[in-house]
Amino acid sequence: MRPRDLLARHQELWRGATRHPFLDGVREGTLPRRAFERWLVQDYLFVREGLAFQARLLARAPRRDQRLLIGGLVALEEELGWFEEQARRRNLDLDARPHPANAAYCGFLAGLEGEPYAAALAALWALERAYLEAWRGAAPGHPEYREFVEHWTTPEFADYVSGLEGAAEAALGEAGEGARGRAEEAFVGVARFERGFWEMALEGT
Ligand code: HMH
Repeated sequence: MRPRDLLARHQELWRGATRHPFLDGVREGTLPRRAFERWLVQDYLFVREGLAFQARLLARAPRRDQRLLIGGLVALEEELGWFEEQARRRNLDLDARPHPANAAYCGFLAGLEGEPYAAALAALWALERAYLEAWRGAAPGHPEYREFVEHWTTPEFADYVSGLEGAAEAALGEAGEGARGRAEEAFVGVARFERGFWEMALEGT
């Protein structure tokens, strides 16, 4: 089982994770600014948890994946700084409570620590790829949101996602049947939580 088999087997779920009225609103400019900003604060909290998740993954990664994962960690730390700058400019309070959908997603990531490495790595690949595809679908973005669309669709980010895909393919290739099954479960979980994250942002709009 390869990463692309997961995409092929769960096309509907994947579509739900990567296409959403929130993203249409970013493209068309119809998304209310307060909904975007609420989402932005929640995504900051998610990235903070993502950094912790990835640090734990690095601790048990095979030698060949260390550089890739360290590069990802450096990028995540920079990303946090970028969110903090955005929040300063927009006067947003980042000291917010995680929305239940966000908290559930972060809990799911924390739980992957008890899963095989191949499953946790497949989840990391899936969540980064979903994000890249979702923002590509919002391109070029309404002028109000264009800076964000550009930031999350850079060639560097696309290269990183390809790197994760290669690493996940290698890990899955070495994994036993049980671990591959766990990887598929993790993939499905990511797709569901990604959709829920977009849904969260439109609540009450
Ligand atoms: C919800 N998924 C979500 N937020 C993100 N920042 C990413 C994936 C990519 O890091």
